[in-house]
Amino acid sequence: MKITAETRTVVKPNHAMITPDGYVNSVVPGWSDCQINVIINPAMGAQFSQQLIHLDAEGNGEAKTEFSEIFLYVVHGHCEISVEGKTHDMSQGNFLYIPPGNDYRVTNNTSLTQILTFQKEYEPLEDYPVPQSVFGNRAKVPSELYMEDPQLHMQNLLPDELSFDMAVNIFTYDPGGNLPFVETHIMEHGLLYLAGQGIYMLDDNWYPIQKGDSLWMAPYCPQWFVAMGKEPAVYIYYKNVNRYAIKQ
Ligand code: UGY
Ligand code: MN
Repeated sequence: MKITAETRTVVKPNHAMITPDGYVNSVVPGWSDCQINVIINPAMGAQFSQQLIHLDAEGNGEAKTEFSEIFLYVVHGHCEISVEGKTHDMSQGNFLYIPPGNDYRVTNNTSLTQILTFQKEYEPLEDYPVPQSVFGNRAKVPSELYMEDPQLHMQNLLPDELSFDMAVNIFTYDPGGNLPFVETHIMEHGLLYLAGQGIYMLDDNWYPIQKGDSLWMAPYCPQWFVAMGKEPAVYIYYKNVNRYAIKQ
């Protein structure tokens, strides 16, 4: 019998690991026939939000970005997302970035669909236009070596342009691959494991981590990772970029 008083979830002031065993549904107005797990949120001290939306066969939702931008990624299943008068057919690996000031609608058409979202308030940059929406597929995004390490493969899902203030990347590590140094930076991360397993070091803690787990790393949280096992470790992650931290 599994003891019910145990979890791998950890929540600390500058990082968190959220594992699926602790999920509790949030009811969000506008969404029906779905379970919404708010994994990372300003309530935790973060400056963005990460959610997992599990849509049942009839699941659907309607929302507005208002002053925020949202990035949606289909982890598995198939759904449709309508925005700006267009309907996008979204299967596993498809993603959609929706800029501020838009209404959007998500409609499921399979038995179970899981969507990952990253959302933050958009920070405009003088002389740069607000980004357009971006629709794409992970399989079509070029992969580049990270820091010239042949075991580390990086895909940047959003354009590398100053008008964007968020990046979403997929990082694939061959078994044994590891971050070349302990990173400590002002940018924040939210992350979902898509495949494989490894050990994440956050601050001076070492966490075994696997497919389905999520991490939050606050600004300046020291971070390092090594992939273990027989298959590549893959995670998708959010990072705030291209803005100077001090507001006048
Ligand atoms: O982009 C990054 O900062 C990335 N290398 N960090 C990470 O994977 N923890
Ligand atoms: Mn980093």
